[in-house]
Amino acid sequence: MSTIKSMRLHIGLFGCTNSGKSSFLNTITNQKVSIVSSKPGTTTDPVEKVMELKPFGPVLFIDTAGFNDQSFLGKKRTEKSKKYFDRSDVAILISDASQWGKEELKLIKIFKEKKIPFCIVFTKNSTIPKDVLQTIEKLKYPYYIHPSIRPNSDFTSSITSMLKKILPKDWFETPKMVADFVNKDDIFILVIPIDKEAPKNRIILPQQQAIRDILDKNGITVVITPEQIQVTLSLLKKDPTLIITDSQAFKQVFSLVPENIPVTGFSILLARMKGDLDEFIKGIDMIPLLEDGDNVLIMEACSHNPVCNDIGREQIPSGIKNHTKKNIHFDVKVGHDFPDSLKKYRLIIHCGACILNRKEVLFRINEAKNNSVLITNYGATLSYIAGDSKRTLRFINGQKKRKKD
Ligand SMILES: Nc1nc2c(ncn2[C@@H]2O[C@H](COP(=O)(O)OP(=O)(O)OP(=O)(O)O)[C@@H](O)[C@H]2O)c(=O)[nH]1
Ligand code: SF4
Ligand SMILES: [Mg+2]
Repeated sequence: MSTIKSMRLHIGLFGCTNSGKSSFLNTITNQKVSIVSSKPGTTTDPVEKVMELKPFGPVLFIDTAGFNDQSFLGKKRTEKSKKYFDRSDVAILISDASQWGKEELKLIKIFKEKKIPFCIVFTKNSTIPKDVLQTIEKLKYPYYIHPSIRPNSDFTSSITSMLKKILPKDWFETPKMVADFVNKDDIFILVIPIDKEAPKNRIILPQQQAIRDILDKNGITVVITPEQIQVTLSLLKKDPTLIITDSQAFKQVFSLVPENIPVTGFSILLARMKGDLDEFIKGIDMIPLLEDGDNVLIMEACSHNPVCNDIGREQIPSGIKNHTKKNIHFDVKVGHDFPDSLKKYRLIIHCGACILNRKEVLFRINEAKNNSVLITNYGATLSYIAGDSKRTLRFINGQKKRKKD
C-alpha cells in the first residue's frame, strides 16, 4: 500500500523569484519536475512532487511561485503560494545570498508566526554577506550553502540532516488510526457498505489504514457489509473489541449491535488521528442550538467523491433541518481554499479530510477558533443525526482515560 499524500511530510520551498527553488526541487528529486529558467516568475502554480526521503519515508515537496513578484499576476500567484504555508510541516527558504533582503526576512517572520520549522538553503554559490551570515548564525537558523545544482549524495544528506534538526520531535510518532487500541487477538469488525456509491473494486484509504493497523498489532479484522452484522455477531465466540463503521451505516449498526459492544466510525477515528476530536465534539453540541436563519458551512476538501457529495449536500442538511426543525442556510465550499471570512457562520461541518495532512486540518480548526465558530465533521454529525453520537465517542474517551490513569 503506497503512503497517501496526506500522510507524507510536507516540505514547502519558499523564496524570491529566480532564487533557485525549482532547481532545488529538480536536484533533490533528481528529476526534471519543475521548469527552470533565468526568467523571474517561471513557476506560476505551485508544483508538488512526492519522493522517498530517508529517514522520513515518503515526503511531498512543494515548489512555490516567487514571493516577491509584484506584477498583477505575480501578486495572484503569491497569494496562491501563501496558502501552502498552512500545509507545510516544514519550510525551506531558498535564497540567492547576493539578493538576501527584506523579502527573506518577511518569509522568516511568517514561518515564525505560523510556527513552521524552517531552514535556509543558499543557492548559486554566491558569497553570503558577512552581516547576513552573522545574524543567521546568531539566531541559530540551520543553513546550507548549495555548492552546485547537480544532484549528489552529500547534498541530499546535508538537507536531510537539516530537516531532522528542525522537525518537531513528535513527527515520527504521528498518531495511528486504531493501532493504540489493538491487543493481540482482539477482534475488530469493519462495516463497509458496498452500494452504488462505493468506489469500484476497492476499499477507501481509511479502511485500508485501519486493517493495516490491526494487522500490525496482531489483532483480527472481520470486514463485512451492514447486512452481515447479525450473522457475524452470532458466529463469533467472543464479543468484538470494537465495531468500526462507515458513517452511512450508523443507524443500521446502532439498531443491530447490542449496547455493550462499542461502536465508532472511520471518520471519527480519522478526526482523532488528524484533527482535534475534542473540538469536533464541542461542535456537535452546537447542532441543537442552531436557530432560524443561521448559516452553516459545509466544507469539503475535494470534489471527486460522489459519496461525500451526497453527504454534504443532502444527508447532513436534511438531517439537521429535520432534527432542529429550524430554517438553516447551508453553504457548501469545496477544495483546498478555506474561506478567508468565517464570521457569518455558526457552525462548520468539515468532511473526513482524508486528502488533507494533519497540519492543514489543525490550521482549519484554528481558523474556526480564531473566528469564534465551532467546527465538527461529517462522521460526528452523521452519528448525531443517527441518534447516538455519544456512543461513537464512548470507546475513544474510555481509551483516553485508561491511558491517563
Ligand atoms: N549557478 C547556479 N545557478 C542556479 C542555481 N540555482 C538556480 N540557478 C539558476 O537560476 C535561475 C533560476 O532558477 P529557478 O530554479 O528557475 O528559480 P526559481 O526560484 O524556481 O524561480 P521562479 O520560478 O521564477 O520563482 C536558472 O537560470 C537556474 O539555472 C545554483 O545553485 N547555481
Ligand atoms: S472526506 Fe473530504 S477529502 Fe475525503 S473524499 Fe470526501 S470530500 Fe474528499
Ligand atoms: Mg520556479
